[in-house]
Amino acid sequence: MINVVKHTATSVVTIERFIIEEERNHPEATGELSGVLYDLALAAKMIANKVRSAGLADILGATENENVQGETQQKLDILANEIIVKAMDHGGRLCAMASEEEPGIIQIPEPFKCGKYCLLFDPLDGSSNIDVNVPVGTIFSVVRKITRGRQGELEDMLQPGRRQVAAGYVIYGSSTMLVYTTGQGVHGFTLDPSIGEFLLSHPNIRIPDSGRYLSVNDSYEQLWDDNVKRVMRTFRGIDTPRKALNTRYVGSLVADFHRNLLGGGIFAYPANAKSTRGKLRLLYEANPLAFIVEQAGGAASDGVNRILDVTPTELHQRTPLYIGSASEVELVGKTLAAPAQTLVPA
Ligand code: AFP
Repeated sequence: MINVVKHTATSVVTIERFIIEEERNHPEATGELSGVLYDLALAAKMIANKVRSAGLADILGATENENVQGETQQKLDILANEIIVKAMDHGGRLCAMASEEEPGIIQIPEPFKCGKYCLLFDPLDGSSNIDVNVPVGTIFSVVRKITRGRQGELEDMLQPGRRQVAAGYVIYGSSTMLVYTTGQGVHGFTLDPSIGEFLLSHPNIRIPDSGRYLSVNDSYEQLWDDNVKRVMRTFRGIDTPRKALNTRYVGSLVADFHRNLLGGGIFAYPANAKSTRGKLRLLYEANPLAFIVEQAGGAASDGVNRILDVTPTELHQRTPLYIGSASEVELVGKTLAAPAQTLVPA
């Protein structure tokens, strides 16, 4: 059962209050990580605002990408990237950032102070869905700086996911929700647009141990190897006494992940003959969601390894991803460990 907080008119728990209270459990905390989370919450509100009016901006915008104010319109994912960079670069808490939208590390500009954390993010995941009004999301991951200089370096970014100190996502759906973990459970906050605050709505989220949903893009089936085909047939209840999972695939990772986190199940983006390392990014998508799902009692793997144990070698590294209820992810591991099969030629 989903644990949902009911607020009264006079008593609410804002994300700020929640973070402060969580920080009190750590007498050694300097408040810097809390600051990173507040700044991200502000960026999320700004992006939510842009996403909400995306259709309107298109209608009101003049031709050639200019809107009615004469400003050049930007693609929303580029805009979301800029919003996050500008919300985060001056607080003195980060030493560098990396975004799915940018090829290299984003340094903290002078004269701003550098801090001890690195932020990695996907500013607007699933952005090809915006035109058809499907939920999209922002995903973020925070790691501690491990190099000595002022600025963050590639080495700081390429840390295995188990070293994350915080991770979260924002879903811009029928309501806007921010879900995060700092390693003390997973907590969800819903944006109350009337007061512009994220309010605690889903404390201590736990993913059901076995699944309800299967989220996978079946159109790649002919490109999967036989073991992947086999486990997907099992999930669909074919040639097995097992009850079939309900197939639900939005094609927007945050939306698919969020539904399965609350309802149980598995999201899979396997490697296939054309994308032999899958499609999703280890640092911006798989790692933060893996930290969250483990904190909620679930699991995440690339089919062989626990996602959080993979040591990244590149900033934009891709990975196969199986993530969700622990028993479903375990079944994938067992099935894929069967003798190797050759991929079907593309
Ligand atoms: P877009 O940002 O191009 O829409 O991609 C979304 C995404 O990265 C992730 O959110 C989805 O789960 C996945 O790709 C969908 O990919 P397929 O269209 O290949 O199923």
